[in-house]
Amino acid sequence: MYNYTAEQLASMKKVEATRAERCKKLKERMTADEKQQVLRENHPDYITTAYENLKVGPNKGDKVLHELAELLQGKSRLTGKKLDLTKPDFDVDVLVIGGGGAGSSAAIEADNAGAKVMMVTKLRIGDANTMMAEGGIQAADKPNDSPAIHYLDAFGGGHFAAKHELLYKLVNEAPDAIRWLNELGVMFDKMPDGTMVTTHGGGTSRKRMHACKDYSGAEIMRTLRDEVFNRGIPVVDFTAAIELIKDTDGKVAGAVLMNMETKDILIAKAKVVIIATGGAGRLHYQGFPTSNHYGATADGLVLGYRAGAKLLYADTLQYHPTGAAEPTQIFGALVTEKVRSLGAQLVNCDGEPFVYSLETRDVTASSIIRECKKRNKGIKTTDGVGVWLDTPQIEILGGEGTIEKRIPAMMRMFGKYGIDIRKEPILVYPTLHYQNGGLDISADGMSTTVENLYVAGEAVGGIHGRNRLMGNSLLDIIVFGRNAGKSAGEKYKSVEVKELTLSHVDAFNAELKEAGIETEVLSPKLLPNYTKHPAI
Ligand code: MEZ
Repeated sequence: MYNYTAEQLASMKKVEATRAERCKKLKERMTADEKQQVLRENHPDYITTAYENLKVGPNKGDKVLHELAELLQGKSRLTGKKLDLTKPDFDVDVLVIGGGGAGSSAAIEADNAGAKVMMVTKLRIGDANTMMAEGGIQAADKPNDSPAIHYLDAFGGGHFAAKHELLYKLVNEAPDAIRWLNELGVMFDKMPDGTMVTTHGGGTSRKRMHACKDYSGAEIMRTLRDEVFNRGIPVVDFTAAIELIKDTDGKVAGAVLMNMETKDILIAKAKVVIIATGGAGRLHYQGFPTSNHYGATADGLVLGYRAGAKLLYADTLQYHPTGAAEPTQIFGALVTEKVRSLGAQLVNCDGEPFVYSLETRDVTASSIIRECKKRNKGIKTTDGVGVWLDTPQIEILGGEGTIEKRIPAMMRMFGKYGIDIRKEPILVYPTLHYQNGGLDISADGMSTTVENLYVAGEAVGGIHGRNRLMGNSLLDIIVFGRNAGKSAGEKYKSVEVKELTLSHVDAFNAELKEAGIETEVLSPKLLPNYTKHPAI
């Protein structure tokens, strides 16, 4: 058994005492007004002191978190370097920056279209948030469901702010995304007759979460990586893009690359570029721990911004309600929402439920923060405070063996520390999970302001509005990854690249100077602050 404190053990007893009653009756849902209030008063997006207004670039005047402003207005890694752009090291049709699910899907579709494709990634293919996604992928492909209902769930959950044409594409192409993955070999959970098993996520009115136990992202990434390798698409790993290159017509035409070990600079010329660099959890906005992959440092936003690409909703982040709050070794790691889909409730130190467990993520996270910070009903943990997620309820409601069968990764993650989640509840607290905002794109995946620059995956802003529902991210990396790959695979055929230039970087530097910004903060960041790597 885990070495809980006496206070934690006493509180756990109260959770056990209320369990049987709670299994009979769910906590009621909040009204729209109650949701707005809990968000306004508790969600980190509403902490005005965490923000500042950008002084330069396409979103000048807009607010973003300090940590992002520092990078968007940071110092180019090319400062003081003279590069010869006339002899590129690589010359391809489509350059994909990023080695996660979106980048891999894009590369596969661009390859299908006959393009000469190259992927470049600062770590290795698969070192990405895709790999970390657990609970599943949404698609309305059951008889009681439809893309229209999926749209309504996601639009409401995102506070009616999603860009219509992007969300429309997401939900309508979802069933085909599942079919595509299934045919590529993803081992989805299925019934004996082959029908896919689907569950609810927070804010969904239908069971449309398709999963591979709680290894959904890892299984999808495994399959996509195999497909990239099987096709022989070149992947240049441990090599970061540190600046986009344009041509003299002002269109994107490649990228400056840096070998992460040697710091050697390489030039990649391309007819079109796809940014698929993922999220930003490793910036630890507002001091939050994160569920994100080690490389999630908002690099694509910086590359795009310096080249003139507009951002959309860069001020809004997702704090997943249930990051592990104890033990300290897994502080902030994702405890999949599927745990709540299967029946586990959130309860406070007295064993009382305080929120309907499948409200949308922003509302649930805010309710946990309120319970701990305002109502003082949290439980002290090694690193702070948390609430209980009553996992033994899953075995009561779903039958013995449900946890091992449906969420083995969770059982294993806690089991390593002597916590048997079938028998004991676990301690959780919100963790930085997803970047709702990103680069603004049109329905074909191209930046709204920079030609021949495509964007896919978490680096895109606006697909989900101001809050994303569970399982719509694994979906968007597939739908918008494929979309960018197909569009780029058509577009490159009519592109004639003129002389390569980095004059946009000089222009951006001049803007910084004019705004009085003098900084030594290098960007893109590439790896988190605590990295000891000598090359960074
Ligand atoms: O979409 C997600 O973020 C997801 C599936 C996470 C999870 O809770 O498992």
